[in-house]
Amino acid sequence: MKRLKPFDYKAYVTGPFQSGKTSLIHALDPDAISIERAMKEAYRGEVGTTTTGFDLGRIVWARKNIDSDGLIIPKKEFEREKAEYEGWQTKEIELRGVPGQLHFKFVRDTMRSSSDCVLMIVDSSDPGMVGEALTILAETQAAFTDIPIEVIANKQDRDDAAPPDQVASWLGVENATGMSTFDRESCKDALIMLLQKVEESKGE
Ligand SMILES: Nc1nc2c(ncn2[C@@H]2O[C@H](COP(=O)(O)OP(=O)(O)OP(=O)(O)O)[C@@H](O)[C@H]2O)c(=O)[nH]1
Ligand SMILES: [Mg+2]
Repeated sequence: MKRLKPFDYKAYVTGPFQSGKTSLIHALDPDAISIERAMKEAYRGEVGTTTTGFDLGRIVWARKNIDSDGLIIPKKEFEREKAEYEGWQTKEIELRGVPGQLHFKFVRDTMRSSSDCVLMIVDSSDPGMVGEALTILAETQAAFTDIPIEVIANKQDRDDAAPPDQVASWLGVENATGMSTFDRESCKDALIMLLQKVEESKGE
């Protein structure tokens, strides 16, 4: 019988415009799909793309021992090399990214169902976006009352990035985790930390 839920955990990836949500999902899963369009005007000197639909990535969290941090492997790569992970404990994770533009709130709202955890991505080098980040954080905290929400201080590779504790104070949260989507290991570390919180909260 086909499984109704094609994943064990779903991570909802939100945050303001151009903070790095789509980049994070593609850093973790090179085969992720994204519904985007070209930007109509430059933002901070760049005309890139912006999400108008969603990002969908699939990865496997594989642990040899349940107490180890384990590995984050793109789903397609895992399927090819499955034999190597014989006997490992594996969890399939769906990464669901949403648009950061405030007027796409209806898309963010419709994409939330069955999430187990949230990565709230903030651009540490863009204090001008703090107002929008607070709006999205508030909408996220109102929608999810009982799952872990982790604030990620992204773009730590930039010289003008504020340190994670400063990003946390911008948002009035206890702590934020530093990351750069240009550094895949930092993306994996952030996700593993969140998944461990999911298991703690579920008592698994
Ligand atoms: N320096 C630096 N740039 C980054 C990083 N992550 C993303 N970017 C850049 O930031 C811009 C926006 O990245 P996206 O991943 O499209 O951001 P997003 O949050 O999906 O944006 P929206 O879909 O518009 O909400 C792109 O030019 C990326 O290359 C990072 O860690 N460091
Ligand atoms: Mg995007």
